[in-house]
Amino acid sequence: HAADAHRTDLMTITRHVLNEQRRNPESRGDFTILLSHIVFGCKFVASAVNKAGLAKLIGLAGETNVQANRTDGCLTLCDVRQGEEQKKLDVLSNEVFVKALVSSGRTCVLVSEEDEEATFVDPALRGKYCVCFDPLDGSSNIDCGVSIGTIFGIYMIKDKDNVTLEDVLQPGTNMLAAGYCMYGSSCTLVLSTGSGVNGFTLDPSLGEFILTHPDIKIPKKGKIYSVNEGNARNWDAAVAKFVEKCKYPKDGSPPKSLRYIGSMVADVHRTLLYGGVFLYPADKKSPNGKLRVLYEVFPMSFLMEQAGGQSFTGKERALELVPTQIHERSPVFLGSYDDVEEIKALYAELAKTS
Ligand code: P6P
Repeated sequence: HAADAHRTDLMTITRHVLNEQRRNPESRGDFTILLSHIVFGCKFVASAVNKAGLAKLIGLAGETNVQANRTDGCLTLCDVRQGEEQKKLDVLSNEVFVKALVSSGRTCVLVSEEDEEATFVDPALRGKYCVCFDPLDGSSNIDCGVSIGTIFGIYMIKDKDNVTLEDVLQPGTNMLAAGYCMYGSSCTLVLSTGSGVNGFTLDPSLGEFILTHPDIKIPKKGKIYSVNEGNARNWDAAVAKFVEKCKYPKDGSPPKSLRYIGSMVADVHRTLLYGGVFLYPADKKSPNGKLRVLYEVFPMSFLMEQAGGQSFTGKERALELVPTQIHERSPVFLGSYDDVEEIKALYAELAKTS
């Protein structure tokens, strides 16, 4: 009964991580517990993101959070009363993730795109992990229905009882795990705990993330480049040359396609599955580019390397960067191994002539 087997032998994200954790004998399940709290946060945000569209669409209570005040929990227009002021989805998502991570009892410090300062967990509730995350990256795209996402990276902290900001400012090579959850036509969570990359899709009827993309490997070379061409006049010579080569190849090969969604999780997810290269270069306007090291560049670079690709800053391997402050930015070129090699060669040439 092969058909039944796939129904009864569902590989959920929790089972998958437990299997992976079984490989390191000293694991006591802390990571699995931490991950289950991150997964909860993703399920909450997936539900809130979907509702947000609906609330705007039918103009429920002037786009505020709506509460059914009937005992049977069903919501009717006459029941709808002015809820509390609609929290912006990214603020709401941040609160959910911070509360979930703190209550997991497995974290001692958190860095969020939404919070100016790092959050040091109450000593009584501390665990050994640090999580850096962007709770809702690309949230400016919600109103037009473009996919957005949560991005996270996980580190171990040596001494949780004396954790300081210096413990957070580690190179990406120390990351234990990283992932993103994309809220789009389906809700897909892509995760690596250091032994390859796996994709899970939320089955809303079960409320479980099911393994749908085992052992993702990015194609060695791609036919797509992904960059905001609107910044072209500010690019350096290496980026300008690379993009020129994509559009007017000298070796007679067909031009590459440009795909740019403007939501990092969506652009990176397409790059991971289809191949190609995603670029957010430095430019005269922003000398360090736009994307943040701890919770955008590092997690996505970790995933790309785990999938057989690579990630470069224009100067070095992205994961070898050592950040000096928690919201630091860096240029990033990530994706198919051979495509990033081409960019590295162009920067090496530029370094020789400058
Ligand atoms: P630009 C979204 O605002 C974001 O932080 C990333 O998700 C996305 O890749 C980038 O900015 C888009 O930036 O300057 O091209 O609009």
